[in-house]
Amino acid sequence: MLVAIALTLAGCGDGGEPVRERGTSFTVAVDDYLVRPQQLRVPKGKRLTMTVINRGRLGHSLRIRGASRNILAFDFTRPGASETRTFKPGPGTYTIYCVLANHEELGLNGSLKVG
Ligand SMILES: [Cu+2]
Repeated sequence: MLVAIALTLAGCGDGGEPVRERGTSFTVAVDDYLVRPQQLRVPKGKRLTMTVINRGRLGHSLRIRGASRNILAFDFTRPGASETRTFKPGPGTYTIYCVLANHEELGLNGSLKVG
């Protein structure tokens, strides 16, 4: 029981190692309530193709937020569904999060570093 709790805590907020994507197409998986990879780095100066796949039991609605505004919005993605968008972000660090209810504070958030 204690082991199970420790493992659960370790898994919470710890998205593992940052992932560096060298290609221009990448996929993030969302679940209730997390996003994997949680820290993702992608090339700058390119048009990127991002796919979101929902592995949770709830719908999620992903956004990518810069310093002052969202630069990309995915529609409501149903459980088991996926959605793809292309975008060309400037260099910088962005937040990936779910806009629904309090999903972001429950853990459905990550970082996207461009460059
Ligand atoms: Cu959500």
